[in-house]
Amino acid sequence: MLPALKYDYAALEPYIDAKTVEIHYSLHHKAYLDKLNVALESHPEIIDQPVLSLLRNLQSLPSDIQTAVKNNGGGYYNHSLYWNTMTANASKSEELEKMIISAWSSTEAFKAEFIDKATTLFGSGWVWLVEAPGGSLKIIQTPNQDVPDGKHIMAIDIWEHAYYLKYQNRRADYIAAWWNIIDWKEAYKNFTGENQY
Ligand code: MN3
Repeated sequence: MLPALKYDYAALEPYIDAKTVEIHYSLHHKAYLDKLNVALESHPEIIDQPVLSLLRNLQSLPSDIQTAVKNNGGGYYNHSLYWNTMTANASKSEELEKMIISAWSSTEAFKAEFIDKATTLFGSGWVWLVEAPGGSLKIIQTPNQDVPDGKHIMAIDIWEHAYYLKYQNRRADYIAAWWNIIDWKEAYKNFTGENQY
């Protein structure tokens, strides 16, 4: 099942327009889920596994569905996290802010690196804040719908379908706008494991 959006399509205006949210959620996100389900239908023995566990163990999956699970399972998972880590209402997490300041010295330095990596990502992909294996916080670029190692704290979709209707080629404006609607409380819950997708 597609996880319900916790806000209306128009709730993220003016940062992300209603039409983009509607198409991105009800068509793009849904298509990843539908294609994932088609791949899993032929392998009922793994159909009940959490999608992240499938993505972490791609090599152990039947070889005929590894690519489909990587692309569509990744697309399904990444968008679930993306939607849930945005909000129309200002949100703060002192815990996460402390972790960020401890890793980057300041929230400004963290923001500058995150925005730089999101702006310079080549092609379609995602930029993530993760706790890497080993425990350090890192900002990671991933291509396509790939999922990085470590704990996923927040992520921005850098595929053109995430912003093109409103921003066309002005990717930097989309990234700057997205910064206003990050749900830091949910990001922290992503880190603690309270949120599962
Ligand atoms: Mn997308």
